[in-house]
Parts: sequence; structure tokens; C-alpha cells
Amino acid sequence: MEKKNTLKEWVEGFIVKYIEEYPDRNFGPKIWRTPLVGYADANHPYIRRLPEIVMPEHSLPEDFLENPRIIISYFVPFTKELAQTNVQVAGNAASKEWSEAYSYTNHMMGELNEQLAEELRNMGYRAAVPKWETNRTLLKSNWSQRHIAYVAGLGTFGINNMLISRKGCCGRYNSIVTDIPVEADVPLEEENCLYKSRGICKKCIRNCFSGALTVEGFDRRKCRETCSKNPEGVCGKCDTNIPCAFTAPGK
Ligand code: B12
Ligand code: SF4
Ligand code: SF4
Repeated sequence: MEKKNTLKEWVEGFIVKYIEEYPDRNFGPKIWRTPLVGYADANHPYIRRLPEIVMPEHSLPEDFLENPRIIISYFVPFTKELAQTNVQVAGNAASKEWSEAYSYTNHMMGELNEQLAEELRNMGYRAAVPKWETNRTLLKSNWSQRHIAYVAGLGTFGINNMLISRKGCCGRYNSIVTDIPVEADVPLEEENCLYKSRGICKKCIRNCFSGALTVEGFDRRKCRETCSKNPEGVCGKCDTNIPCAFTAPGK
């Protein structure tokens, strides 16, 4: 038990330090708060059903690593200052900083994944970074970071279609597959979205001028059309200037 906890502490420490030091090492902006880490059981029934839930081509953890045990999932929350830049731009147009944060964060997470997997292998464990792609017609990825983070107990889905963690939904998720002997987390039971827990709010829907978000659901084509008008193809008005951006208000 002690060894298992030590290993979790090591993984979390590695991720936290990597993200904290990244801007100084790369002369980049400081746009991230302290990350959250969760552990999904690679054999959890919900993970096994992802090809059914998302699309038949959705990968399973064993597509990347033989006999996988755990998926390490993490959330990188953005700072309030970064979110504020996006709030200051009207309609569904994204701020320059918000657009740049997209590729900067993806780049950082790509490097972090490789380093973390490498360190785990050096410690005698097995680890692999999932390689995934997005089906451009269906607008679905064959490795859904949100669904994996959900199984890892990191958050619950809001009506903005975002996964809301205890540090909010304004940020990004990523994951790696491994065989480390740690106890898996389980999906959260309480709803983190105010509309889902108390039937109030809907601020995310009012923020989405394109009409992609409604109480009835999310229209990913309308969203994509709107996002693609901005550099880097992002918008994020359903992710900023909302009560669940930095906390879990529904709880
Ligand atoms: C393709 C894609 C897009 C496409 C299509 C969007 C989509 N939702 O599918 C477009 C370009 C439109 C897009 C837009 C955006 N995206 Co995008 N996108 C992706 C990508 C690559 C794959 C998404 C996917 O495959 N979806 C599959 C479908 C089936 O899932 P879904 O539409 O989300 O619907 C599911 C959930 O709603 C869920 N669900 C809803 N309610 C409930 C309730 C319960 C109980 C359960 C279990 C499930 C559940 O079930 C649905 C069906 O499976 C992921 C990265 C990745 N590899 O995962 C990022 C990702 C989803 N995007 C992200 C972001 C931030 C955005 C934008 C805000 C753009 C921006 N950066 O400014 C917008 C927000 C749109 C929105 N409100 O969802 C983040 C989300 C972070 C978060 N907190 O949730 C992700 C995870 C990227 C990342 N690495 O963090 N995106
Ligand atoms: S803005 Fe309000 S209604 Fe929308 S997801 Fe967040 S808490 Fe739920
Ligand atoms: S759902 Fe899409 S179009 Fe609507 S606010 Fe969110 S990112 Fe923008």
C-alpha cells in the first residue's frame, strides 16, 4: 500500500513539476495552474465500451500497450488571466492568447507524455503514449481524452459538453497508458454542473452565439464551423466567463 501511494505521489510530482517549469525552460507564457491527476482502470467496463459509446474505431488501451493496467489521465487548468483575454473579445471570436494557448499546451503535453513514459520505463514499468487521430467527417477522435478522464474520476460533463473537474473545465486533458501497480480511481457521483445538479445557470448556452450549444445538446458541426473562423480553430466561449470555469459549482 505504501509503495502504491509513493508511486502515485511520484507521478503527480513529476506532472506538477514538469508543467510548472515548462514556461521558464521554453521562454513561454505562464498560462497554467497546478494540474490534477487521475487513474483509470484500463479494464473498467466503461473503457471497454468506448468503441460503442464514441465510435467503432475508438482505440482500447491494449492497442498501445500489451496487458495495460492503468491510464494516467491529467487535467491542465488554464489561469484566470488567460481566460480573461478570451472574455474581452466579443461574440464567438477567440483572443490571440486563447488561440496561441491551444498549440502551446498541446506541444507541452506531447513532450510531457513522452518524458513521463520514458521515466516510468526507466523505473522498470511499461508505458506508452497513445497515438490518436480525429476523423474529420465525424469530428470524433479515436482516443477520447474526456471520456478517459471521466473514468479516472477527474470530472463530470456539464451542459457545455465540457468535462468539469474540481478545478473547473477551463483547460485541457491528456493521458498515457501504463502497467504501474496503483489503485484506480472511480467516476464521480455528484454533478459538477449547476444546471445538472440544480436546474439553474445556462450561462454557457448564452455565451455561445453560434447556437451550437442548447439545453437539448451540442451540435459539433456548428461548433466546428464557428471555431474554424478563428486562428487555430478554437473559440472557447463555453469554457470561459462561466461559473464552472475554475471550480465545480454544482457540487
Ligand atoms: C474533435 C474535437 C473537437 C471538434 C468536435 C467537438 C466534439 N465535442 O466532439 C470541435 C472542433 C468542434 C471542437 C471544439 C471544441 N473543443 Co475540442 N476536441 C476534439 C477532440 C479532438 C475529440 C472529441 C471527440 O472525439 N468527441 C467524441 C464525442 C463522441 O464526444 P462529445 O461530442 O464530447 O460527446 C460526448 C460527451 O458530451 C459525453 N457526455 C455528455 N454528457 C454526458 C454525461 C455522462 C454521464 C457521460 C458519461 C458522458 C456524457 O458523451 C458524449 C457522447 O460520447 C478532443 C481531444 C480528444 N482527443 O479527446 C478535443 C476536446 C474535446 N476539445 C476541447 C476544447 C477545449 C474545445 C473547445 C472549447 C475549443 C477551444 N479550445 O476553444 C470547443 C468546445 C466544444 C464543446 N462545447 O464541446 C477539450 C475539452 C476540455 C474539457 N474541459 O472538456 C478537448 C478534450 C481537448 C483536450 N486535449 O483537452 N473539438
Ligand atoms: S455554465 Fe453553468 S450550466 Fe453551463 S456547464 Fe457551467 S455550470 Fe453548467
Ligand atoms: S460550443 Fe463551440 S461555438 Fe459554442 S461557444 Fe463553445 S466553442 Fe464556441
